[in-house]
Amino acid sequence: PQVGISRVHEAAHLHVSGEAVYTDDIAEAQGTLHAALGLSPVAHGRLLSIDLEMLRRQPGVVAVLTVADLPGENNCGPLVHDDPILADGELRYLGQPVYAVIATDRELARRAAAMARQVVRTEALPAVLTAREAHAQGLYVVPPMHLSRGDPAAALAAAPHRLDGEWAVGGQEQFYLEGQISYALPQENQGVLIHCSTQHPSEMQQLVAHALGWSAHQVTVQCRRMGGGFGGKESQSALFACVAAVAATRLRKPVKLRVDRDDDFLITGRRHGFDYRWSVGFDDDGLLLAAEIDLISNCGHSADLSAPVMARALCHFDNAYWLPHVAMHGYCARTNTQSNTAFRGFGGPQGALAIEMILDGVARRLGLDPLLVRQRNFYRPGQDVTPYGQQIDDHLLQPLTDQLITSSAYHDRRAEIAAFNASSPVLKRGMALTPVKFGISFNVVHLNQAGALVHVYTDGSVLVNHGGTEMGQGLNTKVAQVVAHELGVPAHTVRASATDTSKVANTSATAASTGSDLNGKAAQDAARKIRQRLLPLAARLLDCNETEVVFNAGQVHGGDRSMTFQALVAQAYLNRLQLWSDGFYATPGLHWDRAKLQGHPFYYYAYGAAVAEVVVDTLSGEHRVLRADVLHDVGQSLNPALDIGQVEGAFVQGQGWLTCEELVWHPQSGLLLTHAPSTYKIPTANDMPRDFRVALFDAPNRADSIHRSKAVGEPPLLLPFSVLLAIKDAVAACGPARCDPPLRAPATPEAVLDAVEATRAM
Ligand code: MTE
Ligand code: LUZ
Ligand code: MOS
Repeated sequence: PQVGISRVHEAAHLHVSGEAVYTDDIAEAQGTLHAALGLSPVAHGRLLSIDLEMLRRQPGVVAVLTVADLPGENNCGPLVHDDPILADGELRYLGQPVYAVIATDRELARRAAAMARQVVRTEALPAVLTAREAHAQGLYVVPPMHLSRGDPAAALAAAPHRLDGEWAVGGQEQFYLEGQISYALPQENQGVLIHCSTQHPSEMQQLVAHALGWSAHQVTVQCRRMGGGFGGKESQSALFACVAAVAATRLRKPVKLRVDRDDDFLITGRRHGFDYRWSVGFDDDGLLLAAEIDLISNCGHSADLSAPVMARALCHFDNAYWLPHVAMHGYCARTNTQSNTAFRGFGGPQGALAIEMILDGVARRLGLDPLLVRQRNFYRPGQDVTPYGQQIDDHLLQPLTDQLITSSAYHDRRAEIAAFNASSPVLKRGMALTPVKFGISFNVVHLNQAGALVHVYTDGSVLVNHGGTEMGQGLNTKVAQVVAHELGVPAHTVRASATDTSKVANTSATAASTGSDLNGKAAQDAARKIRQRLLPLAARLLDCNETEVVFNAGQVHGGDRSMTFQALVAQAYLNRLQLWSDGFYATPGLHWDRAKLQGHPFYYYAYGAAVAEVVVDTLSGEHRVLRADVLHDVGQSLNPALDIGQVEGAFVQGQGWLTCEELVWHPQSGLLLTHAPSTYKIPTANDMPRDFRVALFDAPNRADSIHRSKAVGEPPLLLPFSVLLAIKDAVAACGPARCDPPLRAPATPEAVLDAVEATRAM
């Protein structure tokens, strides 16, 4: 078999040797010009004028473009058309692109672009910089969303115990190592080719066409690979693609726009920070009886993907737990900051984190082990319909959690930690186990489709093109494995080509973790059609029945004879058989009422759980993750090595979100102060759990997914909730029994010290 085995990422040798071609590595065509963006110096204001003459006089400057130079629509927003490519009259956030300088080289373009404070005249308007303030003023990018079941008010009033809380979690920068970039080359007869680092080539094609006032067939978008996307290149690669394309077609010269890291921070959005306000009712055992919650997301200045992000947050507040009576209210707050967007988990982490904080608080109130309270609240047969109406038909979390409790020696280590803390006044240890249930499918039904194109050449080599994009996750490797498996050929004879809108049309973003589910199935469909076409010929040549023909390891067997795949293909060509095929897939059984937030939005769920143990220095507020044990469900893995890599990477990325990555905007000017790695701290090798044990749960997907595998990209980002709650557990050891430390997220040393101080005073 070619699936279910640990094949090395097909470009790994290129990644490590520096030979892998990213957009900026593509050999530049003669006459290539370089663009840079002039950014709004104010968070909110009226744009009075731009001194274009001054900019045009700068060395190397060839042209300066403003909104007046856009031939078509001034929008790069994906759903709601409310996202200007270049500012038009109103300045909405500090960092918003106002003009584009096109120059003979990149440094000169950047130098001129950086003169924004001198050349842009503005009239300042009052800015709204926090989601709470926007919510108080009723400023939203889309209307509020409500999802409820039962009678939470009555259940809350009747509950033996009640807990009210307010909490917040910060946003997170994607910090893809390759920044945003687009390289546009004008083509003959009013066409343009754009090399773009994007998760969504088809949407780039569409938005560029609209910006140019052209048709889609005039625009081709290509992406060989990204140096990471993490959601940040699902919609927000569009602004750069549009500027490069408009400049290139206007000047009839190739134009490259590669954004500097600081500008990338200032221009683009990231994971939404959330504010929460909740009331829950529960009994003496910690069983949740009622929950009411407001979720307020900081969306920034435009809608972008904030509506589906909030919908996913609402659909993940339940996480693993049965909530008989629940009311959720989602508010998408409009602020004068960068427009927030997709980031691994897409609102799911922000939804599920709230219930995990709540359950931790409930357990501490009652003096129970939080793990026990979690297990008591798990969905179980008979109590297994989500608030949005989807029935859960597998109950993997109980056995998965039991297995992890045993393999991590949870109970023994709890006792050891208690003993350690009793004799250690400064260093405190803590531990937590948290589960994950994550819904797989785009929560917009029509996006769950994919296409592929498989070419078999007469020498037996195979080229596969599909609608997905490669961002390091190993999608091309998995799809090539699927095709190799279907055709019974060695994996190295299958090559994946760059993603290209002229090969597979109308694709969805590679997002929602669905890349291999969707494109794997589409490629399988294409390969299967080719195999079907080859069958009658193979049977004839091997002198056997079609049902006896087997494709395996580059050989075609039938009866007691066999021939090579290559020989069969050569014969097929001479017999004028079509040796290439398209393939298509649409996920079955999905329906979703977007207004009522009810239906069956997910094809299946992916599960996982993690136990983290930390040690906290209560004098410095620093912590270390001593050990993390992860058991994660990827169904029947297509490629265990890639999947374990995804789980490890997501774990550490989520750890960064919750412990060290902190975004700070200046409270008056609205400048994002943390706009470089000097001030914005992503986790490094040093922050990895000292002892990191990742295992895959052994159970095939019950749904008919590609070879019964499950999506892996996003769900494990929720596993390091265990790290945050382990830190909280350690801080609780500083206070009296049943104390509930007020720990902020991210749990930076400052946040931990504040929590320690407050807990000591309890
Ligand atoms: N892994 C790497 N190395 N780089 C990335 O940018 N993006 C994540 C995840 N894993 C990402 C990654 C996100 S946000 C998603 S949605 C999925 O990969 C997308 O790819 P898939 O659907 O093929 O898993
Ligand atoms: N829904 C979703 C979406 O669940 N994940 C996504 O990445 C997405 N992107 C666009 C629209 N809906
Ligand atoms: Mo991932 S946030 O769905 O690109």
